[in-house]
Amino acid sequence: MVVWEFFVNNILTKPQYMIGLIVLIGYLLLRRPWYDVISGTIKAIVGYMILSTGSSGMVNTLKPILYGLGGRFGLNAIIIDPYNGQNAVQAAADAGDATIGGQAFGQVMILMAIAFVMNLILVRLNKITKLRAVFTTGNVQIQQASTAFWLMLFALPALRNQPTLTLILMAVTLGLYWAVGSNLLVGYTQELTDGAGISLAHQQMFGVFLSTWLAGKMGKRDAKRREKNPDKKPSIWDTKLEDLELPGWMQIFNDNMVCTALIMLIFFAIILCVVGPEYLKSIDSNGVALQGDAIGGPTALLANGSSFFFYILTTALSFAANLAILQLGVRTMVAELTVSFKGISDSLLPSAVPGVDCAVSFSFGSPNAVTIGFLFGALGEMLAMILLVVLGSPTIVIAGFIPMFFDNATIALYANSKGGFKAAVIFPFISGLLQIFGSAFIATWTGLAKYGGYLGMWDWAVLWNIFTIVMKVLSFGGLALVIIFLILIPQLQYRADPEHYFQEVDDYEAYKKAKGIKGPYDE
Ligand code: ASC
Repeated sequence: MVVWEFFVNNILTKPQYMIGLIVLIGYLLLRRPWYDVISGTIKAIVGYMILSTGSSGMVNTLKPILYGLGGRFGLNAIIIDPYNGQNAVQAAADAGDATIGGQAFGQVMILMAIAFVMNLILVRLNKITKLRAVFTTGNVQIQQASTAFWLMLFALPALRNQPTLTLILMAVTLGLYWAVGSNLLVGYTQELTDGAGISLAHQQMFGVFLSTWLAGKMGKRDAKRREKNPDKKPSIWDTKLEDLELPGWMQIFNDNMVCTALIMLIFFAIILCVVGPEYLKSIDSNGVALQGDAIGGPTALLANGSSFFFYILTTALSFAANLAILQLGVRTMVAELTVSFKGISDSLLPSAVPGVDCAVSFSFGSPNAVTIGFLFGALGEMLAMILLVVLGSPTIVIAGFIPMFFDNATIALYANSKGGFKAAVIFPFISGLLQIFGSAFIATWTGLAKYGGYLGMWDWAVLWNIFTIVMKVLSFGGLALVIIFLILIPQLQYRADPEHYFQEVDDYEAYKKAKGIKGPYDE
C-alpha cells in the first residue's frame, strides 16, 4: 500500500513524471546508451513542465476576469472549471452530502491505482478488447474521479453504505471511460500528427470525436460539390485554415503569434470594457472582491494609476506568449515520447499509444484553429449564459477559462482538419452552448450547484449527463448499460476496418499507403 500510495501521489497524478517514467522505461527497453536515456527523460519531463507553464500562465491571466463576471453583474452564479468542480464535491463531502456511511470518499488514490492497472490490462489484452491507448493525464483523472463519485452516488443512492462496491464500480466505469475515450481518438490523432503515435487523454474525448466525425461528413459533402463544379473556386468556409490564401495585409494572420495576439486583443478589449476598469480595481488575482483601502491597491488586478489600455494589451499579448511557450513544451516532450514509446509497444504493450493532455495537439494542424476555437466557443458560452439569465434558470453558469479554451480549441483543431474553416467555427460554438446548458442542468439536478462549481468540460456536460440520466432511471441496470456501451465502442471501431485497425498504430506509413491517405506533411 505504501508503495502504491507513493506511486499514485508522486507519479501517476503528476503527468510530467508519468510521461518521464514512460520515456525512461521506453528508452531502457530500446537498450539506448545510458546518457541517451537520461537526456531523453529530462527532456520529456522539462518539456511537460514548459507545457504546464504556458497553460497555467493562460489560466492565471484570465481566471480572475471570468470569475469576476458574476460579481460585476450581481449574479449568483456557479463557475465551471475542473478544479472548481473538484472543490465543489469536496465541499459537499465536508457538508456531509457526498459521503459513504457518513464518510467522505477517501479512496481516490486506490481508485486511481486500480483504474490505471485496469487500463494497462485492457490494453495488454487488446486482441480481445481492441483498446490501444493508455491514459496518462493524472491531473484530470482526479477531477473526473470526484465528479463521477458525485454523479454515481446521486444516481445510485444504494451505494451510500457500500464503500467497497462503490470503489469497484467506479474503477470499472472510469477505467473504461478513460481507455475507450482515449482509444476513440487514436485514428484522428494519428492523422492530425502524421503518425506521432499518441492519442488524447483528457476531458472532451467524445466531444472531439463527435465533432470531427461530423466535420468529416461536411468535408466529404464539400468535396463532392467541388467535383461536380470543378471550375468554381472553393469558398473560404470550406477551406482548411492552414490553406487559406488571405489577400494583401490580411496575410499577417498567417503568422500564428500575430493572429492570436490581434484576435485576443479585440476579444479582451470588448470583455474588459464591458467589465470596466473600476471593477478590475475591486478584485484580486483570484477574482475575490476587495474591501476598503485594498480597492485599487497593489493586490488589485488593476492598481490605481495603472493604465487600463496597457492592462488590456498585456492580457492579450501574454495569451500569445503563453501559447508559444506551451507549443515549445509540447514539441520538446512529444519528440521523446514518440521515439521511446516504441520500446514499450514493441514488448510490454503491443499496438498501444500513450494518451496525453489535449494541449499536446496544439502543436499540430493549424495553429490558428486554436484561436478560432477559443473565440467561437466563448461566443457560444456567452450566448448560453445570457439565455440562462433571460430564461430565469435556477442556476446561472459562468464559463471558466479551462473549458472555454482547452475544449473548444481542441475541437476546432480536429474539426478543421476534416471540415475546414466552418467546422472550426460551428463545432466549438455548439460545444460552448452544450457546456453551459449541460452544466446548468446537471449541477442543478444533482444538487452540486449549491457548492459553487462543476467540472463543465464537454464529456462531463454531455456524455456523463446521459450516463447519469440512464443510471438514475434504470439504477444498476442503467450502470450495466453504460458499461456495455463503453465496451462496445472499440469493437465497433475495429469492425469498421479489422485489417488496418492495429496497423494504424503499429506502422503508420504502411497504413497511409494501404489506405491511400496523404499526410499533412507529405509532399
Ligand atoms: C484541465 C485541467 C488542467 C488543464 C490542462 C490543460 O482540464 O485540469 O489543468 O485542463 O490539463 O493543459
